[in-house]
Amino acid sequence: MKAYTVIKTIVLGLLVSSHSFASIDVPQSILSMKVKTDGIYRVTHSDLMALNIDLTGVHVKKIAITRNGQIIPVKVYSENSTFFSSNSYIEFVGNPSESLYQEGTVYSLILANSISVSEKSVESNPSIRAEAFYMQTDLYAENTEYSFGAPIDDPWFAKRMLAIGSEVTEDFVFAMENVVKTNRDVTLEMNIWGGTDYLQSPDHHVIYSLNGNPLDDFRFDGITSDIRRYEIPANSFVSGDQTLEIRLPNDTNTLADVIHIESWQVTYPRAFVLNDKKINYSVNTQGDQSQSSTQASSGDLLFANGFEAALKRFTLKNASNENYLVYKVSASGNVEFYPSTVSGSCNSIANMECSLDIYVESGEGQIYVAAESQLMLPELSLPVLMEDINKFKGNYLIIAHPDFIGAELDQFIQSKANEYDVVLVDVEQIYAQYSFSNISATALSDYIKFAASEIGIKDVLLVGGDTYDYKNILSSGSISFIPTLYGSTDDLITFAPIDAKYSDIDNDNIPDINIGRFPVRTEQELANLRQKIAAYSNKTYANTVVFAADKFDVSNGYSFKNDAELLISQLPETWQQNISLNSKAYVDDDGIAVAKAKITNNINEGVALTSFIGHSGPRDWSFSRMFSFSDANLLVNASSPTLVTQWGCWNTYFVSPTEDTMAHAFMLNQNGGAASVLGASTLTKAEHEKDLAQLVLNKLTQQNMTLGNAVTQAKREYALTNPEALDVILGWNILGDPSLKL
Ligand SMILES: [Ca+2]
Ligand SMILES: [Ca+2]
Ligand SMILES: [Ca+2]
Repeated sequence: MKAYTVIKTIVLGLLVSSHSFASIDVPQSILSMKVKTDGIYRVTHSDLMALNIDLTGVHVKKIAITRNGQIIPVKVYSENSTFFSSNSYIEFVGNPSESLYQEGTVYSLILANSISVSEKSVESNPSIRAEAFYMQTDLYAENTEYSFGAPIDDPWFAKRMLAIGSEVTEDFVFAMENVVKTNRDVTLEMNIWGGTDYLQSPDHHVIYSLNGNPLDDFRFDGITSDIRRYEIPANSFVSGDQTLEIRLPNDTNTLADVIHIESWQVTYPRAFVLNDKKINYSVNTQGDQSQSSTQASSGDLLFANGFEAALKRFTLKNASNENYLVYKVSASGNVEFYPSTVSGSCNSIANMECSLDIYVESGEGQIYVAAESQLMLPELSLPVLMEDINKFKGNYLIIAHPDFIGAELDQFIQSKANEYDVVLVDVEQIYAQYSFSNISATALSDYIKFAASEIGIKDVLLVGGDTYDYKNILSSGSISFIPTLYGSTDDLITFAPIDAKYSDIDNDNIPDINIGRFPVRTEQELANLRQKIAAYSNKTYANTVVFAADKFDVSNGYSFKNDAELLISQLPETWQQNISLNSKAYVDDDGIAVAKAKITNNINEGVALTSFIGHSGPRDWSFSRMFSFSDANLLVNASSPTLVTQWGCWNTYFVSPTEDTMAHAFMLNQNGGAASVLGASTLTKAEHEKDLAQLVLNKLTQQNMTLGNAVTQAKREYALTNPEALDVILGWNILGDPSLKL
C-alpha cells in the first residue's frame, strides 16, 4: 500500500502556524464501513468479495480497523490463524458518534499492524452467584423537527409544545421491561429548552408527571436549556409501558408558552434478559454493583465469597440454542472475547427457559452479547483513492462535489486560467484525509485553513448546494453536496449557515480570504450558471443599476428608501450619471406593481447591479412582496445577467431542504436572472445591513475589484468598529464566483 503525505486534523480554535501542519501519513483505506448503532459487527470474505476486495493470503495481523484514525481492536478469524481465506471474517465492536452531517461513523479497513481482541478462556464456576440486575439506560431523543434558534448544540428536537390561549398536555409513552425491584433508584433525566423569551420572567411553567404521579412543577425563563434529573424508587414501577406527561398550564402571563422536548433518558435496574438475542450493558466497578444489590435478595450475601473479585457471572435469559458472542470493552479501550454456554430448554427460538451463561473478568467496561445470527453488517463502500491534495501551487481553490467535476467545471476553470492558478479538489479527498471519510464541515474548514496559510490560497469556491437536513429526516430528498458551517449570528439565531466562517483562518470571526458558493444541484444548473457568469464577465452594460427599496417601516420608524438614496449618493459619478427615476423601484413612491415592473424591466434590459434593501424572507423582498421567488424565475435576461446584492434578512438562506430562496431563483433560472447573488442567510439588523452596504458598494465600484475582495475588505473594515455584528460579518454571503467583477 502506498502511503500518502497528508495533514493531520487541526484543532479548531488554535491559531494556525506552519508547525501545526507537520505532515503525517494517513494510510489508504481499502473499505469504508459505516456503523449506525452500537454492537458487534462482522464482515465476511464474501462481503468483501462482493466489492472486489480480495484479502485471501493476507496475514491476519496485517488487517486493521480504524475509527477516526485510531486503530481499534479487531478479531480476524482464520482457520489456520495466519492467513485470510475464504471462510475468514473480521469482527469488531462498533460505537458510532453523533454528527449533524451524517448518520453513523465510518470505520476504515486498512492494511497495517492490527490490534487484536484478546481471547479469554475462563473456567465456569457455578458457585459464583450470577448478578441480579444491571442498570439499563434508554435515551429517547427522536430528531423530527429543526430549529435554527436551538440554544443547545443540536438543532433537531423531538417535539415542540405551544400553549397559546389555553393549557396543553402531551403524553409520551415508553417501555421499561424486566424492571428489577431493588433499592437502586430509577433515574429520569428530562432535557427540554424554552422557545420564547418575553419581557416577563419566567416565561415557562412546566409540570411533569410519570404514570399519573406528579414529578415536578417548575418555571424557567427565556430561550434556555433546562435539564432536570429525578430519582424514583424502582419498586414503584411495573414492567411495561410508562407514561410521561408534560403539561404547560399557560399561566405565565405571556402571549404564549413554547418549549421544545429534546430528549428524556431513563436508567433503571433491569434483569438480564436478552432482547432479540442481543444485549449491551455496562459492568460497574466492583464495589458499586455489589453494594447496591445488598438488599435485592437474600442470595446477595454470597457476594462475600470472594469470587466476584476475579470473575463476574451473568446468566442471560431469553436465549436460544445457537452460538453467542461475548465482547467486553474496558474503560481503557481494550477488547476481550469470552466463551459462553447455553443451558435449559433451548431451541432455535429465544425463550425465557433458555439461559446463556457467561463469566467475565471483573473490572469496569461495557459488555456486548449477540447471537451469531444477529451480528450486524456495516454499510460497506469503497473509499476514494487518495491523491495528494496538500502539495500544489495556486491562489484560487475550488472544492467540488464529485457530481460536478467534469466538462462544465473544466470550462469554468479554463475561463479563470488567465488570471488565476486554479486548484480543483474533490470534497471526498478532504473527507478521506481530514476526517477519515466522514462527512465533516470541520474537515473542510481545516483544509481551507491549511490551503490559505500554507499554500497562499486567496479565493475559495464551493461547488454544490447544501441542505440542513443532512440525514433526510424530513423525507424531502434534499441533498447536501458541500456542507456549510453553522454558527450563532445573534442572540436568537444559533444555527445560521455561515460559509463566511470557512474564510476565517485565524478564528476571530473576521474573514481573512474570499469565499463563494455555487448552490447548484445538477449539471444543468451548473451549466446555466457558468454561462451567465461568462455573459456577465463580457457585459456591455457596465455602471448600470436598479435600486429596490422596501416601504417605510412604520413600527420602527425606519426608511429603506432613505437607505437606498444614501447608497446611490455614494456611488461614483460614472454610475450616478446612469441613474434616473426609472432606476429607482421604491414601494413608497411607486407602489408594489410599478416597483415590481421596474425591477423586472431593468433586469431584463440588462443592468450590472440589482440592489435591494428592506425586509425580506427566503422567497420574497418586502413583506408586501415587491419582488418574489416567482418573479425572479420569470426573468428572461440570459444574455445580460445581473448581479444582485440583497440587504435584508434570510434571502440567501441556502440550506432550506424544502424551498428555493430568492438567491436560488436568481442564480439557477435558465432563462435569466443573476450571475451572482450576495445576501443574508440569517436574521439581520437593518442598521448593520446599511453600514455594510455602504462599505461593500464603495469597494465593489472600484476599478478591478472582485466580489470576494470587496466583501472581505468591507467586512474587515466593519469588524474594526462593529465586531459583534456577526449577522452581516458571518451571515452575509456570496453565492457565486468570488473573483467576479461588477
Ligand atoms: Ca436532538
Ligand atoms: Ca422572559
Ligand atoms: Ca479571521
